[in-house]
Amino acid sequence: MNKTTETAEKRQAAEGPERERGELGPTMKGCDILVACLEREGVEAIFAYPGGASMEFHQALTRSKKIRTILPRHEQGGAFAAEGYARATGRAGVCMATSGPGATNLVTGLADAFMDSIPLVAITGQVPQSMIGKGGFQETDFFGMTLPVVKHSYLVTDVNDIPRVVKEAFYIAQTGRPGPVVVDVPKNIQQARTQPFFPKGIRLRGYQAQRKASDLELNEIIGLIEKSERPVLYCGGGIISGNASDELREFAERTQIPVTTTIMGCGAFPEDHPLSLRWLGMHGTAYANWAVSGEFEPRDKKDPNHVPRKIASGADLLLAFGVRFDDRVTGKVEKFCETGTIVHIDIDPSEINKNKPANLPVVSDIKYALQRLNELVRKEPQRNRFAKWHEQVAAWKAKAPLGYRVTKEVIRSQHMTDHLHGQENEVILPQMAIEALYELTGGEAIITTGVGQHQMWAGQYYKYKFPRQLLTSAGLGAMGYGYPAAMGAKVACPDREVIDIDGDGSFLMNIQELATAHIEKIAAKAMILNNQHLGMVVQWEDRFYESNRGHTYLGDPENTKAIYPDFVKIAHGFNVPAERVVYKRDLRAAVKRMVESKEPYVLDVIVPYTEHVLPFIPAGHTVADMIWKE
Ligand SMILES: Cc1ncc(C[n+]2csc(CCOP(=O)(O)OP(=O)(O)O)c2C)c(N)n1
Ligand SMILES: [Mg+2]
Repeated sequence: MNKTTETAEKRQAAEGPERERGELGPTMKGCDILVACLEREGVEAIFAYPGGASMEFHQALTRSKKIRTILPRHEQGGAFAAEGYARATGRAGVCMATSGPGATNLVTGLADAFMDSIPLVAITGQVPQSMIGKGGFQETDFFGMTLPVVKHSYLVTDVNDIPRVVKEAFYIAQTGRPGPVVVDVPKNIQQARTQPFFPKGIRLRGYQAQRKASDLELNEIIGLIEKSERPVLYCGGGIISGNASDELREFAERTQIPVTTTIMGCGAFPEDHPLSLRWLGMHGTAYANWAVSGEFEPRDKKDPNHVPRKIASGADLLLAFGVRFDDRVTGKVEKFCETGTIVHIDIDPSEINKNKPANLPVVSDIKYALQRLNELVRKEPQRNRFAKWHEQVAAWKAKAPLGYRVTKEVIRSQHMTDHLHGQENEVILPQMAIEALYELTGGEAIITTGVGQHQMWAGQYYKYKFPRQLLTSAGLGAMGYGYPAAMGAKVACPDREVIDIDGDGSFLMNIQELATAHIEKIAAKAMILNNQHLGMVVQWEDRFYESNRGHTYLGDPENTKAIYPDFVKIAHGFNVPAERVVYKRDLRAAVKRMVESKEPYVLDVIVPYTEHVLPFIPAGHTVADMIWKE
């Protein structure tokens, strides 16, 4: 018996009954142990970019028959792709990078996964232990640097720890409130040999993944609903990560309570359902915002002391399920649902009373809570059917539906004259392109987005029917997210149509991933709403800075008549089919060609930059300041 086996067996005996169960493997190098652990976790794809400190892992990955290693062309693309995979499936996405610059390129992806509670396991190579702290080549303290944006992290210092660490990493990433976990492995650990012990169980002191509401709390909620006249369900990404959409639907239908979601919650409740208010917040529907906070007369801008009068009351009961009262949802938080009783259910106790105090806080897995609520409601059907409230909501929906129109200003704008060559009536508004995509995909595609105006329109003009259908960087708002995320989603769901609705600025930030898509035959598509500007910033310039342009033009100032850069030429350089569409009459056919393509594809849609996303509640303001029509 060699020395390592002895240690492994001793450890097995010493670690108590739970850990005793497990399996001893043959002697292997640390890098092979890690890959064996990934296989045991059921990992089917990893987005990994090699370098000196992670080559051992890559060598081991070439020996795996189960894991597909996808080489992104930038580690940020790899992290976003892993997130796209995770958002589309609910299973942890896995990315890998070398130490130093490789690892730092993952940071935005980690922060994104942290903000949106996405399960992600990021494995990084680290300089050998003997070099740590010496400023070795490509050394960065990745563990330290990522602490504020991870759910948990490990720096592995003993090759024998790899199986336990990997098992815990996946468990932590995927349970409770999901999130990113970093596993940093020095090169000498990857090279060290041992006989691994793969534990079956997990024991984590202080980590409580499962939490359940008590019947007392749930009955109190039912009592509040009985007493309520104007209840609203405000539901977020927690419903999706908690796999509780079916339960939410049953609950809403049984109680007849209207449902608004956050952008993270899009698809948690079918948006074509009569009880749906679509999403709320800064660019949410006017009727969702009114239903939560009430309708006010417009503010008199000339009188700073004017207090707008409430015209109609909003919710008297807000059932906030799996949400975190993000400022893009609440605006001025004290005024958000000011007169309603707030019930807040969340799996993460640190969310309770963080941004908005709750009258009834409940820490629970939302699927359990909804299942049990449904049981209670089934036993004792609700008497309250909220007829008057539904009338009010219907009136609001009729008063302020989402809509757009081609204005004279757009048609006469220099931008349109430059690009439409006398056929300005044929202008394609961004909203039209998304509607065409919605129709031509039957509303069935998985949509990813960049960040900006196009992202908001993608939320508004595509209706989401099922969870995990809209994959968007919501909390962090990371431009460049859309295309790599679409690749990750397509790897996870090869039989689904996956389309990135992107902005010209955002798409350019990870355009190199077209190479990954082409070489790996990942048929992720991009529809770029190309306004030649950082449109969302332009919108704020128009509203708050008298349209003074502060570096928001992306075209070539010396040749404004040409579209710059030429995405079609660039895509062709990657051997990716691409097309540009400028006139409305050509739009549908062009979108159809994109949808029907079996390859990655870029559709460059030229749109005006003068459109504003409406409704719009300026940051930190209230529903009384909502601009919902021009
Ligand atoms: C990485 C990153 N840098 C900067 C920003 C700030 N930002 C938010 S939206 C936006 C404009 C995005 O432009 P584009 O992708 O073309 O979308 P559009 O608004 O024009 O639809 C910018 C610069 C950001 N969100 N992310
Ligand atoms: Mg743009």
